[in-house]
Amino acid sequence: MTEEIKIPQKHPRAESLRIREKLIRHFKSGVVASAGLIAHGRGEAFDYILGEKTTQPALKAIKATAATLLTAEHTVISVNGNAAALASKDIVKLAKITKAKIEVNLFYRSSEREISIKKILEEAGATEILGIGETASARIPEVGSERRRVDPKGILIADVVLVPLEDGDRTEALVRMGKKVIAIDLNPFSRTAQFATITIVDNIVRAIPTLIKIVSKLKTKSEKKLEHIASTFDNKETLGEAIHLIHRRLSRLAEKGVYLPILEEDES
Ligand code: PTJ
Repeated sequence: MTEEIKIPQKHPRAESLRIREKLIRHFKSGVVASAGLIAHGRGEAFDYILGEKTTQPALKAIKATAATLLTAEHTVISVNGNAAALASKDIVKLAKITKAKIEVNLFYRSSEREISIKKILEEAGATEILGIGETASARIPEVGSERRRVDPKGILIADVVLVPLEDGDRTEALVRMGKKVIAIDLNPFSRTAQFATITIVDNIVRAIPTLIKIVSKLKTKSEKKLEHIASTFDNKETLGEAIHLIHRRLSRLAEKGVYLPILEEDES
């Protein structure tokens, strides 16, 4: 079993290590799947390349997300193990201010994990959690994994579904069902990122708090203005900007041949 480590305050990568420890703790408590630790590693690698901050393209996608959530009829935030471990408090807060429902939806589904995730969401203040046990009685067509099981009061009838750290097929199927799918994924090349209606290429730990702030700011705007923001957003273009940013950043790093000094420069 992994020992708990004490992270020195001044460690240059303290925050990243704290997040890692959090995931390990939640892996041991049954919230995070073992593959969730691998998924986190992949995310960390992209975050490194993106400069571990919310970039301009991510901000643009967050603004379009806020406008979409504020004009939606029935939003559902789909929660898996990693999302619950890293952002349960912020997910509950976002659900409250946007009147969204929270549904547990797992790739590696087991009743033990459903219960562990429900517990931490309740501890974070959630009062209604969909998708637990037999309540996930509906099926998304053409999805082979356990992710196809959804709640008839939640994802099945939603017009907007927010999917942090998704794994592919389901996004495509949800879009085919006519839903708007908003992905939070550090990897702009993932199937989810490519198929979503809006892709926020950012770490969930930064993206959701920023989204909450922008929702609060846009709340007073007219329906017309919000619809304009949402409808003029172009996901392909914004993903392209995120990939350009990675390209520019890597080119500059390649010229310098060193990584650390470039951290001081602003390049978003
Ligand atoms: O809890 P379960 O059973 O539903 O399983 C969850 C995992 C994450 C294991 C499952 O959905 C999975 O296998 O996902 P993938 O295919 O590995 O995709 C996860 C995506 O999330 C990858 O593209 C990662 O780059 C990205 N990612 C990882 N950590 C973060 C992230 N994106 C945003 N914020 C993160 N912290």
